[in-house]
Amino acid sequence: MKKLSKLSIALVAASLLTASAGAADHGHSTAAHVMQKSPKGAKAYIVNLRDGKTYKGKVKVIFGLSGMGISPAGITASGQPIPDTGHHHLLVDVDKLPPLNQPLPADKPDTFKHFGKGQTETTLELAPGKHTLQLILADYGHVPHDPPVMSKKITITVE
Ligand SMILES: [Cu+2]
Repeated sequence: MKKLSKLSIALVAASLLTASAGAADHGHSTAAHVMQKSPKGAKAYIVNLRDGKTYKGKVKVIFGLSGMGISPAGITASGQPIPDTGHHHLLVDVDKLPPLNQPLPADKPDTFKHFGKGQTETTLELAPGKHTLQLILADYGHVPHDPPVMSKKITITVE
């Protein structure tokens, strides 16, 4: 816990330091966005749900990440991406992945859920029936890493 709060303080400090520089390159045209390399073996995974299982009512989803760290969206260090970090995205009922060298869609909140504050879990209220879930990590500008760090897509049934 001590470690975590230190990290939060560092993140806040970093965001304050780069508030002006960050504002300039946040939400800009993405043409020049360079995909961040992901470290070898980095993995995103859904911790608590199993492919093919049935869950009742609201579904809590816990996001797992190994080999990388969480950093909120928009945060850079003096304008530079913080290496090996990103924030989670949960794709709900997304059949086909969008181009992964661009920011993940921000205008489809029911299917492309951004966790830009660095959250590591959420609770979904899904209609009864089958649903697919997949996690994908993306960098400060919502662009996935190279190679992409994403979980296996699972199908669950909600009743
Ligand atoms: Cu995002």
